[in-house]
Amino acid sequence: MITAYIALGSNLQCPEEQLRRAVRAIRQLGKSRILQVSPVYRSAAVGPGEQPDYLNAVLALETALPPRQLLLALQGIEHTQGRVRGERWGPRTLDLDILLYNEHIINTPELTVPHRAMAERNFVLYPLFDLVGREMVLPGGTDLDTLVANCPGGALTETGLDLNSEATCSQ
Ligand code: A4P
Ligand code: MG
Repeated sequence: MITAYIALGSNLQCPEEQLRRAVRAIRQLGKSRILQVSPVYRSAAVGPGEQPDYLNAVLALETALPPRQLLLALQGIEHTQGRVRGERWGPRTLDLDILLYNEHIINTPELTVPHRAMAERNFVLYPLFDLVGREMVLPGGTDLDTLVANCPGGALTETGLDLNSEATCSQ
């Protein structure tokens, strides 16, 4: 069995509900089981133009799906939740990225693991850190503590939201 870490992000159409729906959908994936879901963080959007804030979280998934199948399954969930692929880093209802797939290093045209931008993104590193702690060593040998210490900081707020309960927003 593999432990994969999946980053969830949303900044459109009630992000809180988007993340909850995504967790429910991932729970339904075959050959997979959610082990843990991180706290939810709010941050300003990295990307072009004026965009709403993002909500971000990370979950740990035990899975027997090969990486490509996992990516396709996650893209299917993005699609179901109305993701339209527009400009790079543009606003989105749901983004699901594979951060880690055990200690594997994957470089194919469609998949780069560890995720190429994770080291620069505190909204990815902090929720991952919440799940695995500072001792985790990433493929390539860097420990998460060092990545967190060197990560450029944008303001990040822990929301206190619980993705296992019902959403209350009406955005
Ligand atoms: N792809 C390659 N590696 C992976 C991977 N490890 N996981 C490919 C998932 N997909 C991977 O992704 C483009 C292609 O990347 C996919 O077809 C897949 O084959 P996409 O989701 O279609 O496009 P994108 O997300 O717009 O591009 P990109 O460069 O992946 O964007 P990011 O890096 O995901 O950034 N600001 C805040 N505060 N919070 C956010 O969550 N997210 C983004 C998106 C920008 N700004 C943000 C946030
Ligand atoms: Mg993406």
